Amino acid sequence: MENQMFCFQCQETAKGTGCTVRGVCGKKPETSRWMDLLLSVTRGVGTIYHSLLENGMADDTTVDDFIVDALFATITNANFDDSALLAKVDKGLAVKKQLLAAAADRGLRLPDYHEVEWGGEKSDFTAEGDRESVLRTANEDIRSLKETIVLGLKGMAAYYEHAARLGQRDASIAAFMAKALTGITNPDATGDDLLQLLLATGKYGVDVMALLDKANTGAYGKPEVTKVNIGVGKRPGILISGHDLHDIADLLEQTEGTGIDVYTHGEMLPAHYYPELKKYSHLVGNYGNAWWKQREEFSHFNGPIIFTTNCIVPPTPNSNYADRVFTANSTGYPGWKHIATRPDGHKDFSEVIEMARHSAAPDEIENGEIVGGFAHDQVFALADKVVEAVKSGAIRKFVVMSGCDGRMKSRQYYADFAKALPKDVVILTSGCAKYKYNKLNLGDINGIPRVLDAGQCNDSYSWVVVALKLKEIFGVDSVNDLPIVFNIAWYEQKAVIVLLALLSLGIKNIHIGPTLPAFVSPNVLKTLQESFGLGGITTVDEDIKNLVE
Ligand code: FSO
Ligand code: SF4
Repeated sequence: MENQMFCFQCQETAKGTGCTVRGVCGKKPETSRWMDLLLSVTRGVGTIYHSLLENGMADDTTVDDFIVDALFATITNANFDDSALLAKVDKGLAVKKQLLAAAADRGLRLPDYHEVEWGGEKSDFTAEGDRESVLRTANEDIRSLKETIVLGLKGMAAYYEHAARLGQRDASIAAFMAKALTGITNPDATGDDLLQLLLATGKYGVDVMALLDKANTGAYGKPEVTKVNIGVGKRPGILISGHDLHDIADLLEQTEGTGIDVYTHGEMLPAHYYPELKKYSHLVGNYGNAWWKQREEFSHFNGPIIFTTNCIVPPTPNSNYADRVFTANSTGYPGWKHIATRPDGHKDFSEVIEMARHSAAPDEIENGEIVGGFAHDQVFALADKVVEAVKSGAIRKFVVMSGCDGRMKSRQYYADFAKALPKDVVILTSGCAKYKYNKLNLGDINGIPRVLDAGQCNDSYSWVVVALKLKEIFGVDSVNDLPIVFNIAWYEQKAVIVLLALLSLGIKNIHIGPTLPAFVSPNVLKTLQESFGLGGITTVDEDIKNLVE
């Protein structure tokens, strides 16, 4: 049967090869086509913009913002709303027109790539979306490299958007995105060119994570070790999900003194660790677990829910919460109300607050506490203790288990792996992967908890900083000589940029799972294995033997 769509960007892709009929995530073929169209327009914009930047044009934040938003909106589980995607296509075509005019003014000769030359006629949208799918690149290895780069760029865009919203921009990162988009638009790009570009993507991945770290800590203070309540109170609540700290800051300010509690969900949990956010007494706890359990958990929350970023799971037709969900930023879902960002960068949550006033308090689904907030500064504060514990042999190894959680049964591996680790091994985590083991009570080693949670997936950067610091303290030549191993769980494209960032830092022998990405072709995988020792997972016993013992 002919493909209705083609998407292989996430770990849950159908049959481990690609969604061709409908996304496992719920993405429909029509939506997939508009995403392909939007990405094609973005490649055109990126290519023209890159030429202009190379020829003296100054960075233009309107263009940067379009590129970032378009890439972010096509991330897994971010936007299911066709009309919102088509509005972004229109925006992109308007930006392209402006850039073409600027290029003409300068007498610039632009590359004759299809995406640059396509006229943008509405009547051609369907055909263009179909032509410009992932499968437009016939050669499997070139396709693999191009797609790995664009998926890394999507993750980079997500982190860039959060940083920019907190006032931190970096024109060199935005310029790199345009350069990389040009590289993948070029129909004649060679495997070598693309491999170089892939590694450069990782380098800018480090930069964007550093930028976001600076933005988050600059705005809300350095994360502190914090106990977070996972039970509920008696007052009505608002549940806020995703990664955007700027949005939760607005919400906390606007709900203060209203008698409404704010709960975090999923990747918003680390908000509790930041001094400028945790200072609000009505930020009462974290409700539920990782993104994929939301259908069940949201049905018990009773109050309104806000998505500031992915991961959205489409509700079932008889869900009891679909009329109380709101989206923001690059996210969207048909029929859900989208809260616009005001020109001053803030959001008005009054409609959400009004809805909460008439809601019942959440039903309790768990109780107790979890602890987190071990970002780099907190670990440095423990540095003497950590170094002593490593030197005395009390800590044998650190396993970085950052990344994502997901619904596949095979991810039970990560809970089992965490449980089976010898008691002298410490888990360093970040991202929603932690929900597989952060409620297991794995104990501590001389006062150092065995699960150190740095925060959101971008806070994997903290582990890089910690590794570099330990390298200095122990006086070894390479991070690879430290007692740190990497067993990363991936799901969507933010994990791709984290992985590329780790590779660009020369970190070897990273294991990723539960399955290897469908977008990495056998030849590209072989290259990554040979150069970096990148590999998959096997069984818990075997991996513990190989990684830890
Ligand atoms: Fe998880 Fe979703 Fe943070 Fe991802 S909530 S899966 S890697 O969006 O970004 O860790
Ligand atoms: Fe399939 Fe994942 Fe793409 Fe959704 S995002 S269509 S599940 S590959």
